[in-house]
Amino acid sequence: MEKTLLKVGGMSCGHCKASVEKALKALPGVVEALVNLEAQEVAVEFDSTKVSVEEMKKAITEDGYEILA
Ligand SMILES: [Cu+2]
Repeated sequence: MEKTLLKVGGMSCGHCKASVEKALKALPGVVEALVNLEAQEVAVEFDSTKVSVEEMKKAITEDGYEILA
């Protein structure tokens, strides 16, 4: 299992946190997604044989948030 930390802009409240976490967890291969609102970051644990970082970034932008890094 791999871990990555994505910088996500536009998350401001508990709804945003839940929405981003849900969008990521909907991807096959994503095991855990945890948003840190203050840091504007999401920590993701995933199986790199099933899902790519690009796919995770796409899910976040399609959910209406911005990838900062
Ligand atoms: Cu919000």
